Amino acid sequence: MTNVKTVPTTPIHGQRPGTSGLRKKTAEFMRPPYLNNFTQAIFNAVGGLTGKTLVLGGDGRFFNDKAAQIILKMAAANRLAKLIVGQNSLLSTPAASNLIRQRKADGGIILSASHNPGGPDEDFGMKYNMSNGGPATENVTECIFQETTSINAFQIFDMPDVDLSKVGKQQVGEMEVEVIDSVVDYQALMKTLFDFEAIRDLLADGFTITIDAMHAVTGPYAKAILEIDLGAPKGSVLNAVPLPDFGGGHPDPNPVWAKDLMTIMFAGDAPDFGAAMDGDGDRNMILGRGTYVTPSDSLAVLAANAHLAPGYKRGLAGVARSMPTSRAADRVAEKLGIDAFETPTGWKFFGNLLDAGKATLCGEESAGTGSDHVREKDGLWAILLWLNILAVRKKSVAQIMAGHWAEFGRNYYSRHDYEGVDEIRAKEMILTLSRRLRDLPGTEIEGLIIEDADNFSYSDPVDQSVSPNQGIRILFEDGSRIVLRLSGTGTVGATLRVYLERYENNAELLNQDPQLALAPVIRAAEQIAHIQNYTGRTAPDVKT
Ligand code: G16
Repeated sequence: MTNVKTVPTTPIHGQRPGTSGLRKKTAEFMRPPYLNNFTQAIFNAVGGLTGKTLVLGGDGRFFNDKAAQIILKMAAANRLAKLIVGQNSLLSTPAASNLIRQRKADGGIILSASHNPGGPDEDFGMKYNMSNGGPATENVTECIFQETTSINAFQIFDMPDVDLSKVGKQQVGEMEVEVIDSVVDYQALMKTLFDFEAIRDLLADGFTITIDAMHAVTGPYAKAILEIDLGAPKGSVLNAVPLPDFGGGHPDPNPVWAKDLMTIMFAGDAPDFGAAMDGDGDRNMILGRGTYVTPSDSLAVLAANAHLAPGYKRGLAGVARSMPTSRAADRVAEKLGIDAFETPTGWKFFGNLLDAGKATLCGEESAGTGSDHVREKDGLWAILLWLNILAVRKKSVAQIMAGHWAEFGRNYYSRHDYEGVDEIRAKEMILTLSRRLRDLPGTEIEGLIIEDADNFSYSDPVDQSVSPNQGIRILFEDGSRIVLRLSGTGTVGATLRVYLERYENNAELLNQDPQLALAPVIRAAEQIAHIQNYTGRTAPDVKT
């Protein structure tokens, strides 16, 4: 091809994908040839693009549009047969996963740093999803990384930008570019799973909802489905226009970063139901009037009630949760007589279980829930499943939670994050603790006796691959638990995550403030791990 340029390059240090793709400061990604190198490394790692089909889209953050043009030109130069792109290069992560599956594409590239803030001084990210629609597995991300360390050239088509604002097909060299409406295929999928009629009736009966799209990618999806299709009053979806800097906010649906929604939901005239989604639409936070549902509890409630939605009426094959996620869902699985799986943090670990039909629902404490309908977690899906359940059960969110805890007991749960701490000290803390694990069982701290302590190692039941060092677990005799690990999604220093859990089934004690109910576990974590000493902080930055 005459327009193809082969540009010599040299490896750039540090292009190793983390928990979910490569996330870096936007300025770093924008500095050529950073994006070119990583893109070519993906193309090389998957054995080239000749004759293949890929999906491309992102969460609309700053540089999304320009990065999409570069990737498109590189894909054409690498002889891709077809590129399916979301209009204006926008696609939520679950919508991208769906498109890969529906169109039987060979994979996809998603431009997102998820819940991390966006803008020239904030974060950018990029990840590769495979033909099952799910995030690349560890062996593939390792191949991509290896390619980044030996790359010596990339290929790019020399041409003006392509117009991605209009739906339709066009030809770029030998590659067909199909720009698609970002919402319609995803909306059609949701209709196959949920009782839209029942939700429409619920909303028509005056059940009120407020959904915060946090100026990120889900605005158009939520408007089309909730307001236009299901008839929620206009304005039910807040911050619905995707902005490159997410309005200066931090598009992470938790009580700290979605504070405005929390204020609305805890006010006297609060709507019946509230929810927020993150930058790329895969995370969610569920709220009722005056009620916050932890992601771990949300997974458990969805598992217990999913059969009320048409898509799951045959019941669940199994439930999977990431290791740090509370064990509330395990209790539901036990009662339902289905398997419960415990995987490392990272949605990619659910892929094999979903593909093998071993799990139907999956969830993570980091505000992700999803099912086998796609191979990503899915914020709007979680909202619709909740609404479907509320429409059938005709109870408030608070009543559903109270009923759930009365039936299964309550796993009090909280995650404490120490963000941007010194990386060397944080790693030292984990290493020091790892070395002491063998001596901990039998020790009593804060009235809690340590039963077991280990560094979680996962053996995948489908392909038997082993992923060691996935987080420190300290298990107490009364079922309480502390988990410590370093985040794999941050871009500055290290983020220490301390996950705290305590089980309670005394009917009188099911309504405590989680931080108070967890107080002995929180104090034990400090005494065991010396968090203040290693982080130099007296309190966490975020408590979920
Ligand atoms: C990503 C992963 C999730 C993970 C989360 C937090 O979510 O897809 O599986 O739970 O990061 O990971 P970490 O604790 O390592 O920061 P997202 O929404 O950021 O893509």
